[in-house]
Amino acid sequence: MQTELTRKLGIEYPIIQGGMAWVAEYHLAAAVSQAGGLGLIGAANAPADWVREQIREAKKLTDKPFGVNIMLMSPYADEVAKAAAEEGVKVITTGAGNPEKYMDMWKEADIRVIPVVASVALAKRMERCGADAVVAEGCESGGHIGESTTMVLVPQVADAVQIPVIAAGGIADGRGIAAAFMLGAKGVQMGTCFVVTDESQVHDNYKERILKAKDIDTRVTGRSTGHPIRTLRNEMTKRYTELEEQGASFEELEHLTLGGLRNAVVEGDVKNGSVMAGQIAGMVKERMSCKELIDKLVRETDALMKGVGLYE
Ligand code: TUI
Repeated sequence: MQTELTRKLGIEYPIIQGGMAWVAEYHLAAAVSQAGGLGLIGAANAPADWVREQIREAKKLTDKPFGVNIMLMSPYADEVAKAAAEEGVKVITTGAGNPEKYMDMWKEADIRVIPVVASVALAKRMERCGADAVVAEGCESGGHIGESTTMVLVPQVADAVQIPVIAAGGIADGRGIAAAFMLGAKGVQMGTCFVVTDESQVHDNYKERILKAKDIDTRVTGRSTGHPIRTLRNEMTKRYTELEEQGASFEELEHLTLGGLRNAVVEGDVKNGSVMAGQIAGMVKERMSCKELIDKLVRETDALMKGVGLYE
């Protein structure tokens, strides 16, 4: 399953685990890298010291490459950008913004930089300023999302740039991975299916909520505030939608979601918390280890790709 991306990153399989806030910590990231994919530590809104500690702990568990995802809306983005470079991570991915101002620093530190984009325009801009690849993330994804679906975004980004494109959003099995290759991707990033793995440290209530989710169970809150976030439906999304329809203020709406992800992931409050997950949650039905999941994904993808030719 070698592609331009596996060679660039020095990994076995072109499968990246999403840098999910509160979920993507070092146990999960190390397990994914150990299994031949690329694990990511999600810096989210955490300060640099937390990220440094996470990187050091991950290094104790694996010699294989892993990365850090930097959420650019974080108040700590500047210090985390510097800390990740100093700690010698191999790969940095970014989300929810434009990482241009950090690019020179990261390239000097010989880091592979992979911005997550939700548009052709940002993908082209990232290629011009030296990105090694881009993740084209469709709005089937959990968490903070853009406008386009994976099906329409990936081929348009693949046509617009020369660097490898990694597809994200709505992928959780070999069929999704093979489809991503057909759209022009050289790799995939997946989140939801890694949340329920054995090595994922999230509260069991969160895992159970994903495992029980049906196809139409996600909702998007925050379209009116400019911060669209996809989560599984619950009391929080119900109240949010009601308030949004009543024309509630930005502050009122943000108050409802504030700290909601932490409450769901750490405390297991899946009723009033923010249970971020992608639309593919309805297909995630089984618990297994990261290695079992990645081996299964590779087996399924290989079987399909044999019918159409090579990965290249
Ligand atoms: O970033 C994500 N997903 C996320 S981040 C997150 S944590 C959070 N916390 C508080 C508020 C908001 C989020 C949960 N999920 N995915 C990558 C992604 N990036 N999706 C969309 C984008 C994106 C959108 C617009 C990237 C760039 C962009 O425009 C930047 C520009 O300047 O053009």
